[in-house]
Amino acid sequence: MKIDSITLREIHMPLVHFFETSFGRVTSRRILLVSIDSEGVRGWGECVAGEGPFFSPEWTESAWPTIKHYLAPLLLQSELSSGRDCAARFARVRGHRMAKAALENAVWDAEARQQQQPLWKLLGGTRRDIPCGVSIGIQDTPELLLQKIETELAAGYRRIKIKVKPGWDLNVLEKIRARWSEIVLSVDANSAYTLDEVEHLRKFDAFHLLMIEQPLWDDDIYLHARLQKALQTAICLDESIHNARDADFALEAGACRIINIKVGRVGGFSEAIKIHDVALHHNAPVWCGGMLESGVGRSHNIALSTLENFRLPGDVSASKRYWKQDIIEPEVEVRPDGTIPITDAPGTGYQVREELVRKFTVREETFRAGK
Ligand code: OSB
Ligand code: MG
Repeated sequence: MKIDSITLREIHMPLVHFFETSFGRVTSRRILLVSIDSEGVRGWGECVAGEGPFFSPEWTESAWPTIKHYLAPLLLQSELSSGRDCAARFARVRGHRMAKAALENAVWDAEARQQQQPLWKLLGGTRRDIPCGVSIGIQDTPELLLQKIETELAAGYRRIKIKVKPGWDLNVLEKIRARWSEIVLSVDANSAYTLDEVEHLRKFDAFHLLMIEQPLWDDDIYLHARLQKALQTAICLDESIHNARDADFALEAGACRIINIKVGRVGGFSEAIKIHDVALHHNAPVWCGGMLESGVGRSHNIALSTLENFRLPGDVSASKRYWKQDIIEPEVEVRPDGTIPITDAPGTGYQVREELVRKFTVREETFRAGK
């Protein structure tokens, strides 16, 4: 594949409802989009870095110069045979996985469109519909949280995940279980606890959760293994897993029983597939995480979720939960049975609404070979 040009854009999109985690509240997204023109087709990628360096060290502002000065020139220097080549091309740059993934995924997207193949087939997927869950942020009151859960259950979602932190955990779980004793429920702490709180965390076992996601430090695997031994509830790692080696170590060490795969967090589709395969080898299920993506990243999450070991409902949900107007057509819709159907359309099966992207764009720069 000859990459003719790479265009980087920053778009601003207000969220329909704020999203709050243990590390802060987001009301509007600053999203970097990448488009790659290659031999007459255009592929799109989304950088899932947040507005600040809170979920990970990367943020919107750090991704821009990393792509401009290092990653885009590496892609433009010579031809690629496929999206799978990107990781090796970028290997000299340490970290910056979300920036790398935006480019790598745009290359896969272009490759699928060039071959007139669905992206999900190119990735090795087999599922024809994917089960969906929702991630519900911390609300101003427990009553507002219960209302949100009610709405999402009525929409058909198959798993409810709530964000927790000290002071917003057992008290809200009690209210949820008092109302819905049987629903599939999980929690995500985004590293809000320490190992001194084992006794507190053991109380989560009473609520029969599907999992507790990332209870301890974002850079830890080993101490999660100690915690997992003390809990009945399965630990799922998110922030701690950057690559397939991390996944292998975490599963071997018993630090988790489930892995949340976010294609941005791990540097792109090729590493995400490797983590999927490692988890399958350990017979541990994976699911697809979300990062409040626009339709571009969302459609890539859907394609990835078709791989066989995505056995649990992901944080992949309808566009309208996030945006008044999404930048793809059709928007992502979830059926009343809580699934998204997978089509045989080439590429992602969704078209980018370029006029809307233009409307939301606040800065834009194009890079070409030799310039
Ligand atoms: O930890 O999974 C997370 C959103 C932003 C940063 C981190 C996380 C999340 C979510 C939202 O849980 C998932 C989504 O609905 O996109
Ligand atoms: Mg998480």
